[in-house]
Formats: sequence, structure tokens, C-alpha cells
Amino acid sequence: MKLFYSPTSPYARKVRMLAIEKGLDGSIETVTLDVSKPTRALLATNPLGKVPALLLDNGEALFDSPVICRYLDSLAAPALIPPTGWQQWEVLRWEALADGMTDAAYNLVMEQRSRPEHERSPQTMARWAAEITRTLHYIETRLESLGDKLTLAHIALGAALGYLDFRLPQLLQESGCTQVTGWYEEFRQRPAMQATQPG
Ligand SMILES: N[C@@H](CCC(=O)N[C@@H](CS)C(=O)NCC(=O)O)C(=O)O
Repeated sequence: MKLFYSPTSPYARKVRMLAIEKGLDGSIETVTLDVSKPTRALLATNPLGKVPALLLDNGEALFDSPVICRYLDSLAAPALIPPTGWQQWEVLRWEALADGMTDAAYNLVMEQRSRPEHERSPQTMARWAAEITRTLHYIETRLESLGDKLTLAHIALGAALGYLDFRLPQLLQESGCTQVTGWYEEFRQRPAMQATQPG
């Protein structure tokens, strides 16, 4: 299997962490790229030109990160997505929440980095920032439902908070969500978080 990724992509980080936690990283060849200059090989794998994208040994390709995570989780134990029941929906909801927060953060960062100031929309940027802060507060009161046993929910949240810490640290700090930042400080010590630090 070949994983196309960018070292700063939070979506790819989620996939890479899941692969490490499942002991699958040794069977995945990685191809690092700059998404602002998508290569032919990436576009042949994912016409959207986004990472992560996974090229399987049979020539089939998988994207985006939720799909790749489900595929990798099906390959080996331990299951990081509960196979059935309400627990499964809870984990998938956490992933959707974490990815949604990352979408807002990624859009905000792209607006700041790729547009000159006079072309930016302060209203839209404020809406994305508010979305992130509101979601952090939502998480603040629900962290206990994550539980201690590692699942995709923990990995998705770790990748999302890692991206905020990397690109928008003031939003994370100024949210005042001390349960969330405390959880992140502990979770970031995990070898899979350490091995996938952006930069
Ligand atoms: N929903 C997708 C989002 C992937 C995504 O937006 N990746 C960014 C990098 S963080 C990308 O490839 N951007 C390049 C582009 O949009 O052209 C996923 O979960 O994989």
C-alpha cells in the first residue's frame, strides 16, 4: 500500500496515527508531497488532488481520511472502530466532530495564508473561528464520554487539536477549555502523536 500525504495535513495525521496504533505502518509505503503542487501520481490516485490518498496493491485507490481509516481498521486487530452498537455511532460522531473542527481550522488557515489581506472575508473568517471555539466548548463538557480505551475518536481528536496547536494556538488557548487542553497535553505524549508531529 502507498499513502500519499503531507506532513502538515491533520487528516493524513489521523490516518498515519491509526496505522501506527494498529502496527500497520510497516506495510505502508509513504509518499510525501506538497498539496499546492499535486503530482501526477496523486491525481491518478485521487482526482480531487487531496491528501490523504491510499493506493492499494491491487491498483484500487481509497480516499478520503474517514474511508481510509475504516479500511485500515478492517485489516488488523485491535478494532479502533467498535463493530456494532451505539458505541460505533459515538466513535464515528467524534470523528465527524473532530474532522469538522479541522475543516473550519484548515479553511481559516488557507484564507490567511493564500489570500492577500484585502481579498479576505473577515466575516467568514470570524464564522470559522466561532465554529472552532463553539466546538471546543462542546467537547469540554463531553470528554468523559471518550473513555480510556483508545478508539478512532481519540485519534481524530488528537489530530484535530494537534492542528489547532500547530496553526492556531491562540484559539485553543483563548477558548479557556482547560479540560480539552489538559486532555491534549496528555494525549500528545503518545508515541503515535510524537511520530507524526507536523512540520
Ligand atoms: N475530507 C478530506 C479532507 C482532505 C483535505 O482537505 N486535505 C488537504 C490537506 S490538509 C488537501 O489535500 N488540500 C489540497 C486541496 O484542497 O487542493 C479528508 O478527510 O481526507
